[in-house]
Amino acid sequence: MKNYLFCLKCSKAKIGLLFILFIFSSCLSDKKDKTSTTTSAEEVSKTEIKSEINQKVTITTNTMDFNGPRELNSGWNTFEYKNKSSDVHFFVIEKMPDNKTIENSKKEVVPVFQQGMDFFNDGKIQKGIDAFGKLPEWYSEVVFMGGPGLTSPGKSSTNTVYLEPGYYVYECYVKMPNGQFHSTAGMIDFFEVKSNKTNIEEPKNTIELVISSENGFTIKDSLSKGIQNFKVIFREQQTYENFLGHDVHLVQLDESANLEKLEEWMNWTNPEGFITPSPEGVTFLGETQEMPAGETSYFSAELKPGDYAFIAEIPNSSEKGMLHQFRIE
Ligand SMILES: [Cu+2]
Repeated sequence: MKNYLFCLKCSKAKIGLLFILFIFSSCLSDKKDKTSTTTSAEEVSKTEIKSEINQKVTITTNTMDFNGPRELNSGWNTFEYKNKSSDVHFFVIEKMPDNKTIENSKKEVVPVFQQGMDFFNDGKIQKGIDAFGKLPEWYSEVVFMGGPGLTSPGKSSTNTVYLEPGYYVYECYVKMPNGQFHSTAGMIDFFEVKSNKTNIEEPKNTIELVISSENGFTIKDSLSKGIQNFKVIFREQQTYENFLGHDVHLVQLDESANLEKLEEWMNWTNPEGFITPSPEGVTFLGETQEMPAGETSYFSAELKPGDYAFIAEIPNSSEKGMLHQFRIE
C-alpha cells in the first residue's frame, strides 16, 4: 500500500501531463448570478415542476441504485440523500458540457476509469495512467457541483447547492469488494435543471468551514452539541494526485476507528481505498463533494457527544490540513 503511494508519487511528472487533460472544475469557476432565487406563485403554477418547489430533492439508494426526480428547478436546491442499502455511498453532481448526456458518461468515461483502476489493482501503475489518457476531450469541461458526501448504510445526509439550468449526471464511485466502481453497477443517473427557479433561500449557517488549497480546513465557529448548519466555502480549488479536487466529509469515530487507515481509504486510486467494507469504527455522515473556487455548499448534521473528524477525499489529507479531528462534549 505504502509502496503503491510512493510509486504514484514518483509518477507525479507523468500525472502532471495528465492534469492538462484533467482541467477539472477548478478552471471553470465561472461566476454565477445568484441575485434572485424567488419565483411568484403565478409563475410557479404555470410551470411543470417535477421536484417540488420549496421541498427537498429526495434521492434514495435501496441497493446499488439512485431513485430521484429527473427534473429540478434552478437556484438553491437541498438534496436529501437516503442510503437504505447495506453499503456506504455518496453522489457527486457533474454539470455536463452542451450536448453530452449520461449515455456519453456511461460509454466514454466510466469504462475508462474502470480500466485504469483495474491496472492500478494489478500494480500496473503506468498502464493505469496511460488508460486515463483515453478520456474524451469533453470530460475536461465537466464541472463538479457538490452533492452529499459519503453516507453510511441506514443514514441520511443533506447537501444544498446552487444549480444553474443544464444537464447534470450524478454518480457514486465507491468500489465493490471486486474493485468495480458502483457507477458500473447502476449508481449513475441524471437530472435536468430547468430555468424555473426554486423558492429556496440561501440557507443560514451556524458553522463556517473554509477550504483552501494552502491552509486546508479553517473552522470559524466553535463546534458544539446539537443540530448544526454548516456553510462550506471553497476558497480555491485544485486537482490532486487522485485527479480530484478537495471536498469535505464528516465522520463519527468510535474507539475502534483508526485515522491513518481512514486517510489511506479516502483515495480511490489506492486499490484498498474507497472500497467496501468501509473502515472499521467510522460512520460517514455526509457533507459536500467538490466544487469550483468561489462556490458555497451547505449541509446539516446533528452533533452528539463523541469523537468526529472532517476529512477530504484526497491522498495524504493530514499533510494538507484537510483532516481535522474534534470532540463534542
Ligand atoms: Cu455507491
